[in-house]
Amino acid sequence: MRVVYYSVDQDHARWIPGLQAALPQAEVSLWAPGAPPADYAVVWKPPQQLLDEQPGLKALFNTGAGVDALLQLRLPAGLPVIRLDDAGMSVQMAEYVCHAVIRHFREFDGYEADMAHGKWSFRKPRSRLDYPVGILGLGVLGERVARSVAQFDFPVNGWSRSPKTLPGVQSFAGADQLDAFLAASRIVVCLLPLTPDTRDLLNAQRLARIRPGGYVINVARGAHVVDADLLAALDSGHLAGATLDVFRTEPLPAGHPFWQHPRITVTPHTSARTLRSESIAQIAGKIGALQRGEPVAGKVDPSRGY
Ligand code: NDP
Ligand code: OXD
Repeated sequence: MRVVYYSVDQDHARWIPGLQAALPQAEVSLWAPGAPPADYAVVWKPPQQLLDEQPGLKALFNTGAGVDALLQLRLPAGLPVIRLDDAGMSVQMAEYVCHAVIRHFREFDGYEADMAHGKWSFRKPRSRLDYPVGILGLGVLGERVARSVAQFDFPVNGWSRSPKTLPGVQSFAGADQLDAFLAASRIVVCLLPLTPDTRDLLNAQRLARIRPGGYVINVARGAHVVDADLLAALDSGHLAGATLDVFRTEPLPAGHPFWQHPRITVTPHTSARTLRSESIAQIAGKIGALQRGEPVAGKVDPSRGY
């Protein structure tokens, strides 16, 4: 069995020995143009050439949860695409989002500003009931985040394509219930996959539906949010702030207004990193399962886009 690895991040020096150790029966190598035919490819943002030159793949493994970049390519019809299914990302996402929610709710940003001036000044306690948290996307990551936020006794809403039953989470489903979901939420967290249906979802009209004094946390993809509309909603006072981990162009270009905005927190696409050893163990386990003809989790449906 032959496995090829390619990542645009060029981090093969550790991935290839890791995959080789986890798949001792396989020959694992770095993909380069003209590489011999492989059975499986493990990739992050590969070039089209890899797919064109490897028509015999049995499956394509994505070393991330989001497959939006991969689905831009021409994939051989019927080629199974398998994404990371948690692999240590959901706990990171829960940490990041709980931190952002609590930092805003408890006004730590205000205390940081006060500290710079040596100012000792209490803020009035806020009621959690006034800060319902809405999670767009209740999949592998969104569900973990919803459960984690609910543990702090915030009211939690979730929006997905299909209705869900999760303790402490009010489920809203489908395009028809999006407005009701937004109207019921003050802190809105985006954990959707980027698809034609979800691109530009947080535009002026939708941002206006969030409760006044709202807060946006985007940890999915930059193109879910219309940048100019977010800035306008902040500047009008409708939104109180935003924490953004993902951007239309990454790295976020120097001079982008998000860098300087006093009520925006920027992090460099780091809310949930791919963890190499967890991911290699998951992918190797799935290659073994596929070789035995068993089903695997995390199979992408290209017609849905996730
Ligand atoms: P999943 O596929 O497990 O979950 C996707 C969720 O979105 C599901 O609940 C799905 O609904 C819902 N959804 C999809 N399309 C729609 C729609 N049109 N309307 C309503 N709901 C919709 O994905 P993950 O939770 O694993 O990951 C989510 C995204 O997070 C990834 O696609 C990636 O872009 C991003 N990500 C970002 C990272 C970062 O570091 N910033 C790290 C990892 C991931 P249903 O359940 O009904 O199918
Ligand atoms: C992912 C990401 O999709 O890191 O896994 O953004």
